[in-house]
Amino acid sequence: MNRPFCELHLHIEGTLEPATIFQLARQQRLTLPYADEDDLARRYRFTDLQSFLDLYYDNMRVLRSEDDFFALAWAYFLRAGIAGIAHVELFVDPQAHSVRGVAETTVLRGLRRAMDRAREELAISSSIIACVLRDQPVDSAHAMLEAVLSADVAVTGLGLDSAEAGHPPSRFAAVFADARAAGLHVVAHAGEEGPADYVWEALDVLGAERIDHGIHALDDSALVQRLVADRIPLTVCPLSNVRLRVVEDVAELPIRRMLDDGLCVTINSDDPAYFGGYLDDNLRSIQDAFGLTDGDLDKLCENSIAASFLPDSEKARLR
Ligand code: ES4
Ligand code: ZN
Repeated sequence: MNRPFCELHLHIEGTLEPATIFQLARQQRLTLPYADEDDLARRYRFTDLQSFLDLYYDNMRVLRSEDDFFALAWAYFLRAGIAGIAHVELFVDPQAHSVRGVAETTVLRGLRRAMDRAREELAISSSIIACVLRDQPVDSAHAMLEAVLSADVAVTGLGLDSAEAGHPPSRFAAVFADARAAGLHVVAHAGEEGPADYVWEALDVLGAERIDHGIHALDDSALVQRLVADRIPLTVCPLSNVRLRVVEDVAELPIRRMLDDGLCVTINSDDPAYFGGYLDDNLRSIQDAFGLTDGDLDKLCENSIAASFLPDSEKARLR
């Protein structure tokens, strides 16, 4: 990838590779419910979003100390360097750790150390977007936001993730209003497994500045017009959509239509350890399927820069 891509939809816990899970378990003398790495890797076959989330949350048991979060993020940055990524806005799920007794500050400090090192040694810039687990109570989301805002590590934004069906964005209107009042950027997963209506809610109720996935937005032409008019980017994750059975094959994704309709579509890796590839692999997967030209790749790279929350001076440096 000889273009300065920005990765805008990357769950840092979704970069936890089987080898790292076993390494961290050995260090902590934890016994895992899997015989070995291959046994674990064989379970990376999913029927839908929930079947993935069950394993994703379960594997987090190996993430306990600040050093564990450093190790997780540093391994990701080394791989991101190979992919040629210039900037990452990484998602983290603080509630998935606080529920196990791991404080928000422990998580954020470990990530921050890896981010500082990535900037110095790999020239990769990054920021953190803390995500609300939409299948958990609203009170828990409020508590997470408060803890994150009072931590000594800054975050750039608030996101919304986890099981989408039956969990509309509007439940979290007050939490996202607080986040905006505190100066955070706002993004939300919507239209991954859920309907176009959830994308409307993410925009109109939460004030989302980007939509994560948004595949089902294309079912609603008025919504597409709105996304184009307001220049709301979509962070599409091709290999994720295949592995979670949103589509059978990447060729079914409406990426060509998104480009032709003037949507600000970006390509991202979501949970690369679970879905079979990092950002470079995701780009390769659609390059053949859609016959992407150099011009298309330039456009996807430019979209990723434009859609980032970098200050204009940093965007200009990447262009
Ligand atoms: C996620 Cl693919 C996806 N969708 C929703 N929530 C998530 N958390 C981690 N990966
Ligand atoms: Zn995601």
